[in-house]
Amino acid sequence: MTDSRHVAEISGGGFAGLTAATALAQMGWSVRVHEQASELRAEGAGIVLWNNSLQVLDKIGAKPDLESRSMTPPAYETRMNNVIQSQETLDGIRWRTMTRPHLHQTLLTAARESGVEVIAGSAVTGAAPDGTITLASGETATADLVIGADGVTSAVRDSLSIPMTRQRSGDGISRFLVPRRKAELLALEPETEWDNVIDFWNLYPRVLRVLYTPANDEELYLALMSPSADADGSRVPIDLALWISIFPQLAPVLEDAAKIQGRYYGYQTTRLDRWTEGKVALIGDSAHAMCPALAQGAGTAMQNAWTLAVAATEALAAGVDLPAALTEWERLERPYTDIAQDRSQWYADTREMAKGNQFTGESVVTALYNPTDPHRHEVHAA
Ligand code: 5PR
Repeated sequence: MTDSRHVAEISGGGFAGLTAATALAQMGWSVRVHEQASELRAEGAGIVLWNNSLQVLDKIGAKPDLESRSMTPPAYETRMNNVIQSQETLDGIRWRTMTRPHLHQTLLTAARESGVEVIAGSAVTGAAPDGTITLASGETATADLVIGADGVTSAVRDSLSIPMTRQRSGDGISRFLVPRRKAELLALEPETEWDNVIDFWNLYPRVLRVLYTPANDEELYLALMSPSADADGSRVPIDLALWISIFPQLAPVLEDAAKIQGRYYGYQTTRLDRWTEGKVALIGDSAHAMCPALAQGAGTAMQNAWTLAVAATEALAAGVDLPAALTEWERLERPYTDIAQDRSQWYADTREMAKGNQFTGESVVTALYNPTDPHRHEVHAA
């Protein structure tokens, strides 16, 4: 018997690719994910997810697995030169912190349980608008839908020659996963709620920042920000004496971070003229890499993965031309990513997050979005 299912070929086994793959497989597609790395694992330390991506994880059945090792801290606290600016409890906003390895494992499990074929050590070198992909081996394959979810250095994107701009910011960050050491931190600063996310900004006399994010009972995600022009601040492994001199109350966890090689990433935003070309669609960092200020890089990747899967499935079921449906998908969905990109770049350039009270208005439009609500684009009469 021949397989009558629609076929999707996806480049990239990260958060975007695995989410799209799982959604498509659950909607009846035959799906392959090509991951160029020889091992299937997540790079990076910790992550914060908001309503937009958590709704998608609910839909693909990953909620229990995700919640087994993640948390919602009591508040998002912001300090400037160690003076508390705000403690936002984010009432009514759904959010969770976790490690990147945990999120990746959750998605990989969901993908496999949905029948996705995930192939490690398989690099896609390019794609064509007619739905053909080329692998590093020279082998080609054709699909009804091709997804480039292959990251900021995307080969799929580059093979399509879509005009792209790159905006850089002067600041950047290195990230670490370390043990919580809550008792030691409490001994140093007993009045602090060490289960909070705490955004420790130091602007004078020197710009350095530690974003302290508990990821679960045992693991802590530390993001250390400095201007790239500050050679000592942006050095990895970190300059332990420098960081402890500014953030003495974090000494125990900074000592652990200093044992890790780490990598410093300069903030940047990349924007494409369009996210689709024929039967090829780009999602995640390949299409819309952004500064991390609002923690929406993976969130927008996962929301776009879900809405793309729905749009493609509905188009093929209705006999609608897929390239036209993908263009319409981008038109409807892209504004929620654009606003997160623009706002995150603005925060990166201005360091306005140091003032606290950031989770209002435009800054939470994308976080609050529900990409799984079928009525989300309906215009309501006033
Ligand atoms: N939020 C999160 C984060 O990881 C970073 C930022 C904000 C969760 C840094 O990676 O502002 O840079 C930020």
